[in-house]
Amino acid sequence: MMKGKKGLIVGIANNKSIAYGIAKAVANQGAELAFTYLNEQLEKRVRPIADEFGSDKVYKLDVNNDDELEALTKSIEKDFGKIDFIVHSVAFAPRAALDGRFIDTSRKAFDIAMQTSVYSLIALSHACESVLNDNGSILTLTYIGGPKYIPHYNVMGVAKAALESSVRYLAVDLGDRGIRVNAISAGPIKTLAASGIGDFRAILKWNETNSPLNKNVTTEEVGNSGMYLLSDLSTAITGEVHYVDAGYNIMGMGAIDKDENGKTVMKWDKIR
Ligand code: 0WD
Repeated sequence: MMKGKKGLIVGIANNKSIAYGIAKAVANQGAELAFTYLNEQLEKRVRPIADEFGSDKVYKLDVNNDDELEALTKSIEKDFGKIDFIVHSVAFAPRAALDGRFIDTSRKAFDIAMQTSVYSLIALSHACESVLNDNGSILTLTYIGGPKYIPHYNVMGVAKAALESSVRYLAVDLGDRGIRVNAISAGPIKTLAASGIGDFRAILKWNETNSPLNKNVTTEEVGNSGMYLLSDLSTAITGEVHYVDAGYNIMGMGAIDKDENGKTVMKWDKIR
């Protein structure tokens, strides 16, 4: 599906990262990849991952640094000429803003969260516009904490709402070149970024208990859906937020089970 396609993966911290799952899925389908790392500490993790996928194209990128974004474009131009897809799998908010009352969010924490988690998609798309082929695809990662209240998610929820809106505006800007911009709203997965969210184990348990598929999602599952959105299988899909969450988002009321006759019953033990 991805033979002959080249792409950039931004946001791998380690092999538990969602971006790693996406890289694996597209590489399995024949894509050629370039990777970025945030700092020297993460470079040690990202280089072996690039090796694993047969790539020596590894660039330093802090998405908040305009000089590094400019250098990234030049590196892509030199190494590939043009690319076909970009994965943006980056988010950050100061830990203090992911706890306590949302009303106490500081101006500084708000700015940091919005710059790193939202503006970065706009900046990356803008920087790479000239090196992206027509009919290319841009994919970002979001969470249900954007459109709905999720405990502790606080300013990151506001950032994800803005990210999802940015996906729609970018989709229109780039649509005349056939370039698509979509988001996957993933169910909770235990990654480095997720370790900053309070009660994360409870959130995982809640999703498992309340989703139609009665499970949590894996980076492989998000990766496979990501592959679809980056490939020519989805050439008529843009501006979408596609849920990969075992169906959690469709539930108006969860904690349901089936009895021996297949009849829907409440999981009373879980909710009493
Ligand atoms: O449950 C989850 N894990 C979910 C994550 C559910 C739904 C969505 N997501 C989203 C996240 O909000 C994020 O947008 O998926 C995306 C990827 O997150 P992840 O895979 O869960 O987390 P992780 O493996 O930590 O990768 C995110 C990486 C950073 O890792 P750390 O942990 O060092 O912050 O984003 C990168 C960094 O590698 N990153 C940056 N890259 C460039 N410039 C920057 C930056 N300024 N800041 C963070």
